[in-house]
Amino acid sequence: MTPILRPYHDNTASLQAKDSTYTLHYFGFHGLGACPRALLCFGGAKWTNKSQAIETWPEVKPTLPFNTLPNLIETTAAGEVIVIPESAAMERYLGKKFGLMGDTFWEETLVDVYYNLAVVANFKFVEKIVWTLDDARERFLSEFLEKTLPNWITCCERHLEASGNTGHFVSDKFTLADIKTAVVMDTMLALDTAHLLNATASPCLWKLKKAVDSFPAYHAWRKSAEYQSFDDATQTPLSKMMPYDISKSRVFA
Ligand SMILES: N[C@@H](CCC(=O)N[C@@H](CS)C(=O)NCC(=O)O)C(=O)O
Repeated sequence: MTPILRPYHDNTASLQAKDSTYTLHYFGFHGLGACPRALLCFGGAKWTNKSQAIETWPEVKPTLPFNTLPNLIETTAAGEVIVIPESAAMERYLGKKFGLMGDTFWEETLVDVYYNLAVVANFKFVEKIVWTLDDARERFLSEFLEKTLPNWITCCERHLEASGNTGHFVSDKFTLADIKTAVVMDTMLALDTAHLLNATASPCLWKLKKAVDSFPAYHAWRKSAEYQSFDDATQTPLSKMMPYDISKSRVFA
C-alpha cells in the first residue's frame, strides 16, 4: 500500500505537547538533516537519529510518504505517531512547536523571509553544484561564489546591521531564520569563501553564527561523536567533486 499523509489531522494538542519524543530519519550525513537536528537541540527535545543505511534504502524508500528523506517522526506522550516529510515543512513545524517563529505577525514574516533566503541559497548549491554534470560544476561553482553567495550575504548583513547587529534576524531572540542561516553557513564555509565569510567582511552573520553555534544543547550536539561521523560522511563525497573542507565550518564549535 502506498503510504499517504493523513488527509486531516488536528495537531493543536501535539503542537502544545512538550513531552513528545522525536526521531529524525535521514542518512548518516548532514545535508537536509542538519537543520531539523539543530531545531531539536534548540527545543530541548528528547530525540535520536535513525540513520538510513544505503544497503537497505531500496526497500525502505517505497514505504515513506514521498519516497524521500528526511522524515520527522514524533511520538506524543499518548503514543500517537506523527510522520512529517519535506524538510521545510518539518522545520516550520518544529519552529512553531518550539516558539522559534517570532512573537508577532510581522516577526513571523521576517523569520519566513530570511529562512527562505537561506533555503534558496542552499537549494541552488545542491541543485546546480552537487547534482550537476561534472563538466558544468566548475562554471556553476564560480557563478555561485561570485554572485549568488555574495548577494545572500549582502541581503543578510543589511538587515542584521539595520536591526542593531544583535546576532539575530528578529530582535534579540533565536528564530528558525537564525538557525537555518547558521546551518547553511556550514556548507558555505567549507567552500573557498574565507574572503566573503569572516569577522570583518560579514560581521553580522559572523556574530549570528557564533550565537547559534554557542547555544549549549546545539554546541554539545556539534561536539558529539555522532555529529563528527556526519562531518566525515559529508566531507568525503563532496570533496571528490570540488574544493570542500568541512573543518572550516568549525569556527565556533
Ligand atoms: N524536497 C525534499 C527533498 C528530499 C530529498 O530529495 N532527499 C534526498 C536526500 S537529500 C533523498 O531522499 N534521496 C534519495 C532518493 O531520492 O532516492 C525535502 O526538502 O525534504
